[in-house]
Amino acid sequence: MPDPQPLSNRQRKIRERQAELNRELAAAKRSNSRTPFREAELQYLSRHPAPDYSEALDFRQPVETLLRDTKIKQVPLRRRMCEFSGLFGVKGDSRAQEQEQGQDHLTEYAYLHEDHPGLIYIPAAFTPSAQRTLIKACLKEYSRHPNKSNLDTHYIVPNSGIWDLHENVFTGKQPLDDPKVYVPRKATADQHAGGYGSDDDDDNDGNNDDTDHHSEHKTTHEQPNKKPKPSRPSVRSLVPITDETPTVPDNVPKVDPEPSAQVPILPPGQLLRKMRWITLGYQYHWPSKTYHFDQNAPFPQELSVLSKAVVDAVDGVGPYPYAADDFVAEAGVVNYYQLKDRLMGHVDRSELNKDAPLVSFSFGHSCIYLLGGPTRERSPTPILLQSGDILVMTGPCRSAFHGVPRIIEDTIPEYLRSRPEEPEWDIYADYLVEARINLNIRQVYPPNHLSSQPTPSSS
Ligand SMILES: O=C(O)CCC(=O)C(=O)O
Repeated sequence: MPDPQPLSNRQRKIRERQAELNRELAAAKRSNSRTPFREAELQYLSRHPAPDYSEALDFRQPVETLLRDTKIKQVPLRRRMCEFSGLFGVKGDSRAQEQEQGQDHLTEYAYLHEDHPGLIYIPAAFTPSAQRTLIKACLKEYSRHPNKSNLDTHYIVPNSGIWDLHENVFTGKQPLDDPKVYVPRKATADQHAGGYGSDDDDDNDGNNDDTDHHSEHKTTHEQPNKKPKPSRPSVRSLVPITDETPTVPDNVPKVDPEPSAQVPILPPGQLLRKMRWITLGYQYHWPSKTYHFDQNAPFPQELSVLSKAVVDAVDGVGPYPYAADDFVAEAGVVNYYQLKDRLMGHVDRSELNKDAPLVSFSFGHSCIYLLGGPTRERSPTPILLQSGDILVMTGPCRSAFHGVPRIIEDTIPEYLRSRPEEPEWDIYADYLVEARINLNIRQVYPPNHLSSQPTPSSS
């Protein structure tokens, strides 16, 4: 027998990682200590065999079936959102409807779930063109400074943004052999801190193999297939944060991770696939799970209007009303998921105001969203979150465990693929072929708080 081909570093790492994940899945299956939430996560993380998605709650099924077979109740929205935000062509906007095919009903209803008081779900709330508008903004505009992204830890991202660089290469304005298209590292070669990239991101092909979505801020979410890196200063040892940590701890030192000299230098299109999140408004410090109350980036005005419209539309439709007049969009996260990313179960507990609804929009590929209860002991409900859906968390649901264990391959809607009539959409379609985007918006302060006046921007 000839000697087998030696494995490349990348192949060896993929194998090791897969073996580690398999060991963990097997150990979790044997163990009696896993929680129902964890069990559900493992079910949807499994690649072989692929999970059974039919158990997930699909709000797009015929409404009669939904109401007959599930614990869902239909409630009319208080106001149609398009009354506030025709700009985005929320369904019901007749101008947008004229331009869209198949938009034959208005978004007049929301859905509540018997087991999850405070959950308000509005399926298919945006027209395709509204989705494309928001997706473009998420990728091109919101990803610019002063909003921070995970890439800022390790790279000197230009103020014009990483998307513009990518666009230049994509459209042939700048060739790939132009050194100016490569975003430089922050750390110099003599700095030896380990960083993102030393482990899961050195495969240089832009395909992360089964990585946790927020791998940059490891204290926030579990990483079942990762070992701690001994070379890296442990932020966690300074700030021991667990699921039980009281909300909004004060006096938490905001220690930033060290930039790594080992992160790869990549063409902008590949580096973009490493962008996991950006933060809007009050900037978030992931390692300590607290806000930088002194760093308030201008909040995109259209998102303030849009989220207020949602809060107004759902006010009083569920058991936990919140007046739209009291709602101020003060912070947001755009999560960019590649197909193999996941976001492990967590609770969003950093806002000082826990009564204000959290408004969340989904675009691109569908995902499995697990919605649990106040602890991981509650078995979560898997929800099939689809492009154009709005999920609002109010009341106790606002403090419930939730996570995204799976992005579902091949679920990109046709209207987000390349469109001959709109060539400028091509670059976005190309990105979305392997991605999902989530945009979520929160109020940080109680109403009428002095600091709760956002600085609107026109972006
Ligand atoms: O991607 C999603 O739908 C959920 C995002 C989320 O839970 C978060 O950003 O805290």
